Amino acid sequence: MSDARFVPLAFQEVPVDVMRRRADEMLREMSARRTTRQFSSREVPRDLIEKAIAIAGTAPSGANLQPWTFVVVQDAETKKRIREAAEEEERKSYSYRMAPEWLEVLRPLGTDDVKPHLTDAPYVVVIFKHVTRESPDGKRAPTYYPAESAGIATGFLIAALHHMGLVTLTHTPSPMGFLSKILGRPDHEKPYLVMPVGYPAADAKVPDIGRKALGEIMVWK
Ligand code: IYR
Repeated sequence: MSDARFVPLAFQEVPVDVMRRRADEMLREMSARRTTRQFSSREVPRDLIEKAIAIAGTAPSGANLQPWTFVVVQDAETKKRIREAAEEEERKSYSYRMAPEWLEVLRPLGTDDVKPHLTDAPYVVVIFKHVTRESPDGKRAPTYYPAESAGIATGFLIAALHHMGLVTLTHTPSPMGFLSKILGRPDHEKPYLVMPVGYPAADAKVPDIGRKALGEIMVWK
């Protein structure tokens, strides 16, 4: 017999006209989100970051194992160490590790190996995915779809922070092993993404790029 336990779904039906209004509002709001590379060092209240991570933690995950840890780095010395290590990797990536066709698609974004956002932003959230877990008998057991799960939670996090009025940068230094060491995370947690969070710099600029039209990303059958 299954040992699943069920409780009633708390579902609140919304009239269709209200659904449309909410959808329009959300589309407008999400369309205004831009990944931002220039951060202000202005402080952000810590409770906002906590709330955003609580929202990220509502994401669905493989077997509901919630295989994620969000490490919030606020300590200036730790941010500096992360920046130095990330820049060291990025120098190698930009100078010889990334193939020409990769560099070509990055060109319109104007990225390079200098990562001031890692020390300018008041917070750097580092997301770790758990590749194994402790099973009830105390042994290590796998998690399922940890990358997909961490990705969905990260999407929630980005949306939550944007909704609050903050900006983020999805940063992917590669390889990212240095983060486990600097942040003292256990072996079964693998660095997944680095995300500076804060206010944009007063003169922040973003690349003049657009999003695909709906017709290019949607297919009905
Ligand atoms: N990790 C490098 C390169 C980079 C890769 C992708 I894919 C981007 O969308 C942006 C940058 C960096 O962070 O600069």
